[in-house]
This record gives sequence, C-alpha cells and structure tokens, in this order.
Amino acid sequence: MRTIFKAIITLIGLSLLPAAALAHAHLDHAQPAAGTRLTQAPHEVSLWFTEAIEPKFSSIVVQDAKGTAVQDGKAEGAADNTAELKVKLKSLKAGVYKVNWKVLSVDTHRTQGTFSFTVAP
Ligand SMILES: [Cu+2]
Repeated sequence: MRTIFKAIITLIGLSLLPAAALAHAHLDHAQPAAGTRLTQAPHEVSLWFTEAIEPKFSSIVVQDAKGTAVQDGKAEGAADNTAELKVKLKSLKAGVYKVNWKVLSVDTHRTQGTFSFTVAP
C-alpha cells in the first residue's frame, strides 16, 4: 500500500516538473532579431519574453566586438507590456554586437541568454 502511494506521489511530482520549467521567462523574440544583419544602426534593443518580468531586477548589456558596453542607460520595462524589456543604444558603428540579457520573472525565477546582431551599412 505504501509503495503504491509513493509511486503515485512520484508520478504527480514528475508531471508537475515540465509545467514549472515552462513558467520561466524565456526569450520569445527580439528586435533586432538574433543573428540579423542590419543596414541601419538600431537605436534600441527590445526583448519580449514568454512571461511577465521584473524590469528593476532585469538587465540588458550590449557589447561591441571589443567588449565595450554600448547601451545608453539601464534597461526598462515597456509601459504597455509586462513581458517586454528594452534598452536604448549609443550610436553604433559597423560591427558585430552581442546582447546579454538577464531577467527575473514575476515567479522569481532567473534566466539569461546572449545573441548577436551585425550592423553593416
Ligand atoms: Cu519560472
């Protein structure tokens, strides 16, 4: 009897795991999009996540090929979208840029990632 009970509890536990993993704020899409080549330098980077985030505890750092930060100020949330985080950029020259994001979602889980885009006027 106890063994069956344990087995049932284990099954319930396992069935909850994927749901918990899905609850994290993953990057849904970005502007500029990952891997894109732009003929005009963007003025900001916007990221859209799969769930609401806490902008105060989230960041975006954009680096040029030398590792110099080129974002202008701190990342901010969007007034009309709790799942969006954006940051303004300094004027970018031609080159490859790396976007490093770290976010805290409203469920208190932290996620992070990086992607690149290229400016080639
Ligand atoms: Cu989560």
